Amino acid sequence: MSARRHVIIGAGLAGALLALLLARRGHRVDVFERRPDQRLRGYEGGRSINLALARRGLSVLEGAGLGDAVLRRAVAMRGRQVHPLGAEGSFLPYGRSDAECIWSVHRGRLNHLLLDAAEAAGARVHFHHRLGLVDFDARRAEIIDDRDRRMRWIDFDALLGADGAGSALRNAMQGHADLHPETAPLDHGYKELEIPPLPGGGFRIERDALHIWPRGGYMLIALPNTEGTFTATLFLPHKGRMPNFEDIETAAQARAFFQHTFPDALALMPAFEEAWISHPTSSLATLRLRHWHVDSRAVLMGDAAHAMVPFHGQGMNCAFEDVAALDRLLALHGDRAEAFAAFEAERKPNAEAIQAMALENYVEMRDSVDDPAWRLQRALELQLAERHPGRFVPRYSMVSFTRTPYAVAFERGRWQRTLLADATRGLGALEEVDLGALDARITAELAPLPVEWLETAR
Ligand code: FAD
Ligand code: 8R5
Repeated sequence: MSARRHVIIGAGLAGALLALLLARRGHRVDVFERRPDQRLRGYEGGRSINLALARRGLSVLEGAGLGDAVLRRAVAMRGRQVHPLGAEGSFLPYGRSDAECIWSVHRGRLNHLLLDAAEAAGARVHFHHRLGLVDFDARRAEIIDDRDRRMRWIDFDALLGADGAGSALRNAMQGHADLHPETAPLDHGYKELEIPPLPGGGFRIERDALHIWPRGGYMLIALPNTEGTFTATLFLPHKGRMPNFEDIETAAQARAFFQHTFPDALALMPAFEEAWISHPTSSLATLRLRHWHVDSRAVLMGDAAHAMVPFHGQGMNCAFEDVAALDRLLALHGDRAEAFAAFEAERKPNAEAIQAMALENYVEMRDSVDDPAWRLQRALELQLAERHPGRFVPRYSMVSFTRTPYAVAFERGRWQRTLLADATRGLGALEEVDLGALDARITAELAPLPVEWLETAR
């Protein structure tokens, strides 16, 4: 194989979308994907794994012409359904109206849609093909066909790394750029469980919500699937303070733990033991790099560049924003090294901001929703959001319902949280807050968000 070309490593969410956008611009695009083509197994093959799609991810998909196709099979999650232990549950809306929701989408189906569109646009996707070594000086990459272990060298113009958290391209780039990778493992892991539909079909719990069972220090969550199932995920420390994964050695111990801690959720899982045993306990980490590219020859995006913990549901959304930015900057800069440098300069501060906010959101999800001080601040936050639309926008809303750059959302969120904490300190109810004084501070010190970040597209 010869010729100058864009070579994408990985046909996951970022790689498939990038292939589509670059092929549409007329580039010659080859994608190498380690796994088999999941489309051959049919749409419903494999386990139902769902992801939360937020406004910024949806906007990128709409820009690619795929918004309607994605939403057709998505379930709207309009708020948190909180399940306390031994008390009445409550529903906390995410936004100010039903239009402000996040969407639960089927990972396999979304990936299939992106791959179909990429191939229709002319991209070539080579499944079962894994990146091995890279000779950056000769601009040649070793590609291994996993079916027969045969290896061949291909020439590339640029290598675009969308090969996920365990990126092979990242490893290959190490000798050629000061990547300085730092992995910060989370001391909590997760295990996926399943809530099946009711025997006659239908959802066992509220469909249009993201369910949380906060237990202080750990939690269970569940996201709806279109088929009436929910994918539930237990987040727990690996070891140390009880309860933890290491000390739950058998399925019987797991049942006892659930019976004690999540009895209502356990009642929704008829095949609990089977799932507990067959699903692994997985790890979570934040990955930070000093640089994301090697001059004009290689660049990383998505999880390969900035894997994050899942607690804001933004990994895919951020990866889609990366792809849109890279596509735009490649078209803007004649010089590819300049485009890659501009991409890193634009996206790295934003990736770092969402990584930090994702870590913080774990604490909020598992602990704060039970805390009266937090609830008071949240009530005031909603009140101020009503009084200052487009200006005082809750951080969760900026992240999930707008395209405000993550770094800006982080910064404004910090300012807003300080204001909320100061204004409610020592108070017991919303009526005691001096709203007039807050209004004055907000209009004086907080600029309105630019409309282009607020537009819900279409
Ligand atoms: P991936 O989608 O992981 O794709 C990487 C691809 O590269 C894979 O197809 C892989 O097979 C391939 N590959 C790897 N190595 C090689 C190689 N050497 N050669 C060739 N190909 C290779 N994000 C959200 O926004 N919302 C959510 O609700 C959410 N929920 C999640 C739930 C789970 C269980 C998990 C694990 C993640 C979740 N995320 C969520 C995060 C999201 O899945 C990732 O951030 C996103 O998939 C990143 O896209 P990517 O293309 O960078 O990586
Ligand atoms: N990812 C999510 C949120 C925020 C919800 C809120 C949180 C599972 C491995 Cl933990 C988590 C969120 O603040 O009310 N939106 O979307 C998705 C999440 O976890 C996903 C399903 C997950 C990686 C396992």
